[in-house]
This record gives sequence, structure tokens and C-alpha cells, in this order.
Amino acid sequence: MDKARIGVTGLAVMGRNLARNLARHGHPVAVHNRTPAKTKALVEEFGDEGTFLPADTPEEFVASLERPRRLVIMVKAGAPTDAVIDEFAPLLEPGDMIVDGGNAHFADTRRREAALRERGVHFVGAGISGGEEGALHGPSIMPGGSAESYAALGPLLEDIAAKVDGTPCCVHVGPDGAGHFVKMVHNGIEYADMQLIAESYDLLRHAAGLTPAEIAEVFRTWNTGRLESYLIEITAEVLAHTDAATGAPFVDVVLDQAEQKGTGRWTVQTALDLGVPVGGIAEAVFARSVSGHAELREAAQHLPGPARASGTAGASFADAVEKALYASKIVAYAQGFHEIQAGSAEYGWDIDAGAMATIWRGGCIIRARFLDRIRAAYEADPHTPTLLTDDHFAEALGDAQDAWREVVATAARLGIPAPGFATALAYYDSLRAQRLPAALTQGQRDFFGAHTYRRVDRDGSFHTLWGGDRTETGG
Ligand code: NBP
Repeated sequence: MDKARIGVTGLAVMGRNLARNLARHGHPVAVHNRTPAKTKALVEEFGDEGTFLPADTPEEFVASLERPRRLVIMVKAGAPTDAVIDEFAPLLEPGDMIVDGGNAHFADTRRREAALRERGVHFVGAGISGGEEGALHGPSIMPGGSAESYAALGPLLEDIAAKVDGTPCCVHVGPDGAGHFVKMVHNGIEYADMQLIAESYDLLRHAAGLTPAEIAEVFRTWNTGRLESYLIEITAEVLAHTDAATGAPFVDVVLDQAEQKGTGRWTVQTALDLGVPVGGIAEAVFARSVSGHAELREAAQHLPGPARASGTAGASFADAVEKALYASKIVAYAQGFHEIQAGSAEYGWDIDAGAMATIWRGGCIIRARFLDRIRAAYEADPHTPTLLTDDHFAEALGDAQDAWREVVATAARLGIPAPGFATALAYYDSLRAQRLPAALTQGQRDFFGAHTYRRVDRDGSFHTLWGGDRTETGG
């Protein structure tokens, strides 16, 4: 029997769909799962979609792969991934490749890559976005690992990835953990994008007084313009949906406590370690956290809010919210790309930021027309310190800023929480400011801790004798 070009172990929703995608593209694929019933079910249900080589044991699975072996792991991230690597690595030979398509933390990927490199086995941490539909019909794929492994794997991955204007949404991101790092930041940006959309909905509902069905129409209109994206599209669908059991808008019967699996939190934790301000992503993670603290919310129910009735913002308010959303989205993406550039510098990955925008245009959750703009910005200046200063984005921010400020002020006046919009505007104003109150912070630090400060007019490090005669020392 012919050998398989690639194998997938772990046949839950993601693994089975990825295996089907490979088979549908004419690649004979070996399939294996810890519990063999899933392997059997896949072949029974979808065996006619291509060539599947089912295996019950790791030995059978490895033996069915052509050399160098390409083995994709699609199991639960964390300890299960290590368990599967420990099971399969002894069966492999130098030159073989293990691809981890799960949502691993990039630090784990770096550790696994280093350990397997010692045995001559390539370890490729590949971020895969697009959920189960993406895995089947074309995800966005962010593979890390060695250039040598990409030469053997890239064509297969590019074949099954989503395509935009004929370009595959898959590119070699960089060595070791680079792929999973970029996937992590992708998810962090996704959190921020979703939070900004949620705030837009909340403002349209409670400041402008629109119904969920009316807001769905607003989002549909926005989806024909510069905000066109998968997330805006599905937002309109969710808002237009009516609960069959009660006849109420679906959004009103869903418990308002958002959950999270952890990649947003990792993005913020990593940004803190790298010293990168990602307020938009952080506020999105915190907003989900606040929503889930039922006991805090319950305790705070009686706290006073503004006397002003809601539903008082004028008809042009939706246009203002569109501008605030676009401007805040630019900020959130700029922060995410800053984190990618900082991670790339820290770990020596040499990531092409423009290429990341290119492979996020299709297949993944944040796919959007907007990403073409980011690609163009990096094409114009590959080393720009911030996307905010790109000609297109700077003009859009300038055009939006009055409305953006009005929306943030309206939210504050009406007592509607809009942490995403507010932090984005504060970031914009912080970067623009000629002088920041950080000078005062430095003075305080010097006062209580003799931490020293630098001066605007001379080089050196200074300390004022606060407890003495207040003369200045240092230089
Ligand atoms: P799950 O994350 O639900 O994992 C289930 C799979 O892991 C099953 O095949 C299970 O085998 C296997 N497994 C476990 Br659990 N422990 C194992 C062990 N010790 N040894 C061997 N196999 C083990 O699957 P998923 O939702 O398809 O996701 C797969 C990966 O893709 C995850 O890392 C996830 O974070 C990532 N991801 C998921 C999505 C999504 O939309 N779901 C999107 C993007 C990325 P069993 O059948 O024998 O229990």
C-alpha cells in the first residue's frame, strides 16, 4: 500500500477537519487517535473524500508515513501534547518532523523544539486559526520551526490554507516558537476586536436607544465599508437572531459572563514581560474577567449612576461610533503588531510583520479588509515603530478623533462602560503628547526611593536630596 504524505494524530474537531482538508486536496493522510473509535468514525463517515490510512497504534501510524515523516499533533494543548511527543518521538528518525497544530504557549514550543532538535527531529509549532470550519475549508496557518522543515512542509500547508487573491494564508513565520507567538498575538487582537465591537453594540443600544435588530442593520451597513470583516459580519447575524423559546432577542437571553481559554491572557502576560503597552488587549481580557465576577457585580448593583436617562444620543451617533470603532481598532492592531516586533527582536526571529497581516486576511477569525491596509503600511515602511503614523491610519485617526472623543465622553456621561474605546484614545493621546506626567512620577520615585531621574537639558543620572537641603547630586 502507498505511504501517507502526512499524518494527523488527535482527531477531535480540529484534527479530523484538518485531515479531511488534506485528503480533499489529494494528499494521502494517515490518521490516528488515542481512542481508536474516532479514527474509525472518521474513515467511515468521510473515507470517500480522499485517501485515509487509519492506524490503531503509534507504531502502525509512523510506519505508514513516507520519509521524511510529517506528523501533525492536534491534541489538547499542555500536558497531552508532551505525552504525545514522548510517545511518538522514539519512533522517529533524524530529519522527520513533528508539527504541533494546537494552541501551545510559545515558551513550551521553544522548549520542545530544543529538546527534539537534539535528536535531529524538527519540531514545528504551527498556529492554526479559523476554528473547525477553517480547519476544513482553509485556515490561516502560522508555522514556526526551521527553514529546512518549512521547505518540506510549506507546500502542503499552503495547499490547504485559505487563499486571498491567490495568495495562501500561510507563511514561514520564523524559528522555534515564532509561529505560536504570532498565533497568540492574533488571538489577543481578536479579543480586543471583539471587545470594541461589544462596546459599540452597548453604546448603540443604551446611548442611541436602538434595538438589537436595528443594531444588526447598522453592523450590516458597516460591513459594506472599511470595517468589513468576519467579526462584524457574524455580529450582525447574532444580533438579528431571535430566541426560539422566548421570542426575545437572542442576545438578551444569553448570560452576560464571557469565558476565555487563555491565549488573550498569555498575550498580555507576555506583553508585560516585553514591556509593550497593549492596553486594548488587556482591557478586553479584563472586561471578560469583570463580566465573570458575578459576586462583585451583585454587590455593586446599588451603586449610583448618572441621573441622565439613556437613549438620548442623537441619530448621528451611529456614525460617531463607527469612527470610534475604526480608530480604536487601528490602535489595538498597532499594539498587537508592536508586540510581534518586540517578540521578534527579543528572540531573534526576524518576523516579517507585513507577511503576518497578509496571512491574516483570510481563514482566521480576524480576517478583514483592514489587514490589506496593514500589509501596505509595512510595505511602505517595514521598520515603522507604530502603525499609527502610516499615512492612511494617521489620516483616519485625525478624521475620527472628534467623534471618538465624543463617544468616550458620552459613554462616561451615561455610565456605559467603554474600556476598550477609552484606553485606545488614551494611548493615542499618550503617544501624541509633547510632555507626559511621567516626569512627576520620576520625581516621586526619586523622593521616596532615591531611584534617580534624567534631565531634559543634560546627560546623566540625578538625585535630589529631598530629606536634606534639596540640592541636586549626580550628573
Ligand atoms: P481538544 O483540545 O478538545 O483535544 C481533544 C483531543 O486530544 C482528542 O483527540 C483526545 O484524544 C486528545 N488527547 C487528550 Br485530551 N489527551 C491526550 C493524551 N494524553 N494522549 C493522546 N491524546 C490525547 O481538541 P480540538 O478542539 O480539536 O483542538 C485541538 C487543538 O487545536 C487544541 O490545542 C486547541 O487549542 C487547538 N485549536 C482549537 C480550535 C477550535 O476551534 N477548537 C481552534 C484553533 C486551535 P481522545 O479522543 O482519545 O480523548
